[in-house]
Amino acid sequence: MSEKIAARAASKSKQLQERAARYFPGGVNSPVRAFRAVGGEPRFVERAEGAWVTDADGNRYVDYVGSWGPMILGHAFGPAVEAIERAARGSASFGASTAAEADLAELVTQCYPAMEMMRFVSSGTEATMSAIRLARAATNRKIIIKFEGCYHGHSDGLLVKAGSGVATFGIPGSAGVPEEIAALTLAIPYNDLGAVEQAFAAHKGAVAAVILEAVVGNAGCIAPAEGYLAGLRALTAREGALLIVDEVMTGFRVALGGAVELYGLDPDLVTLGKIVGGGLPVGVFGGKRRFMEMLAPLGPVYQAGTLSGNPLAMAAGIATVGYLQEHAAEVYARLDATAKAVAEGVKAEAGKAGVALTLNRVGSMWTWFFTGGPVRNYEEAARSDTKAFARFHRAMLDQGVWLPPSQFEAAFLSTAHGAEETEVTIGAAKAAFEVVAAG
Ligand code: KE4
Repeated sequence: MSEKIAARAASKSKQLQERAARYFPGGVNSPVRAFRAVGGEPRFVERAEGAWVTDADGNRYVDYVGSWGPMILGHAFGPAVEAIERAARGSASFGASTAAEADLAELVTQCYPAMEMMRFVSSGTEATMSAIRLARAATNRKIIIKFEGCYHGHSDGLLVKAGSGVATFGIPGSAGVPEEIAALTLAIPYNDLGAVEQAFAAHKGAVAAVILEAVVGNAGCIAPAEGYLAGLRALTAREGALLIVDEVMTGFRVALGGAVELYGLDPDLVTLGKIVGGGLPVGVFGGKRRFMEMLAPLGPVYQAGTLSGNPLAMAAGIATVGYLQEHAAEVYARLDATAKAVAEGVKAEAGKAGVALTLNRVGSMWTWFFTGGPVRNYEEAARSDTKAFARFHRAMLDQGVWLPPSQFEAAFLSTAHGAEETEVTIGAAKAAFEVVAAG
């Protein structure tokens, strides 16, 4: 076994965490950052550049979180930094319309022709919450179908766990979500068209929409089974329910036009986030014009936001999406090649160490599940050995590789990742799997 992996200094992070814990629950502004699923001291980032982040103790790490997806061109991407600086000199926000909003919308609709019309918001949660309100108004129906393992932000109706059967109503997935609201959402297994048929049959004429991550990222990475997405489109069309494709994570990630492009989908509504804002707070919901024109001030569906279309966020989004569009062939080929080398290189090290690992990868998002079996839905993902993942995460972190701090998240890389980062990562994995195998 390689020499024991030395823990990295984390005293400054520890001090910062202790202070943060006085102001924020768990010391964080989003739960996953607390490292509760993997243990150890959550690291505080001081700065980042390209593929690397530097923590408060001066430790450097190859970054596979990338702000949970947005930093696809690497941290501190020059054109985005300059665009944000330039915009900031004209003031950060006006509460009035600017040309930059339609500038970004033109880029979005070029990448997503299905988004004939759209509206900017400030998070993925706002985007999906608003899309669902719109779907309910458009169909005059109330029930929403979502899938176990898919996460669409934290609006009440989407924090719902599966009921006892596919046709039974959901139960609150969080304290504070009233049963009455959870009862309007069905949470059913992903990659199972029979379950969708049953749900529609049990709630004939009552389902407003089906919302899904076309490539799941929030159970770890799970790809749609052959024919699944086409089946969902056919079922929703037959039943008069809207198909909402939540591409907050996959948008501009798995392809320039996201999963909609990759799988040739025909969504009624699409939600975007993360990359579309280049790391600044942007969410988008959009789709067929006849639905979007129901939104205030044109129509009866109210939706609003103080910082929607914020000038700095628009500038970062335009610089990021504009670059992706201009260099798409080169960018997505590079992302795929590097992700293949990293993901498969680490899996090979697991094999050498006798550690059971299932790799699911779609382009430059992937997950190493610590399980021997296939992972095609949340139930199978949940069979993973999360304790082994935690040991792996800590051992990788101590060798300068920062993985998402949960077995049930996807890893991402950027165009700034290359041969050096691949070598560091695979070398770290070799030692880390010895720690995992030792139990
Ligand atoms: P936000 O409200 O966090 O911007 O977006 C919610 C959301 C909606 N839809 C999908 C498919 C998403 O992945 C997300 C947010 N993703 C998580 C990562 N698994 C954000 C990280 C966090 O919660 O801190």
